[in-house]
Amino acid sequence: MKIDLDTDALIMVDVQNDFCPGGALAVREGDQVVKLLNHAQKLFRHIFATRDWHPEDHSSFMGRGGPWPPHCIQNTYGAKFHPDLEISRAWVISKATERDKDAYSGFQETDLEARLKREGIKRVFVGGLATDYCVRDTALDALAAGFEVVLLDDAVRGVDVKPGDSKKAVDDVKSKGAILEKASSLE
Ligand code: VGL
Ligand code: ZN
Repeated sequence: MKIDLDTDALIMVDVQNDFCPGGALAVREGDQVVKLLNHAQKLFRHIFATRDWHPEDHSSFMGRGGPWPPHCIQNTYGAKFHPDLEISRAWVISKATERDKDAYSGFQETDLEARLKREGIKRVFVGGLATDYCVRDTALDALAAGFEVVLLDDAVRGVDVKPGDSKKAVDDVKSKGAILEKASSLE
């Protein structure tokens, strides 16, 4: 698939230490998306990196009755992007920054949509973590906002709280109109 430098954008979702092996909410093989996304970045001019960016007492944490162990707390190592992820050309989008609100999608209460539209983007390529939460919701919101969506299905990994969640997430996104493509086959 050929990338259009003017109208295509890459969105790298939550490639953060806490979602990688050893992290607070580790996704199996989460770190394996890094080299694929670094490869993809070479082909794009418009690059976005979302990050989960929670206050230390966030409502999604178990201590407050939420589903998750504390993760991606603002300004901690766990919230930093994976050390090998190329980030110098990426525009960073922080999400779920408020104490009492969770947000899985990079579009939720951020300026991502406005920014993509201002830059004339028509199609977004999405990869990262986690397939069954933030990647899924980001891809679905991109479709709802009117963008074409290409899910980089070799450059995503999921949590799979229930076995099959990630596969179902990919099927959902596909059934809503996304195309699947391998990051490794982009040129
Ligand atoms: C995510 C669970 C909790 C994600 C974020 O980035 O997919 N998952 N917070
Ligand atoms: Zn989170």
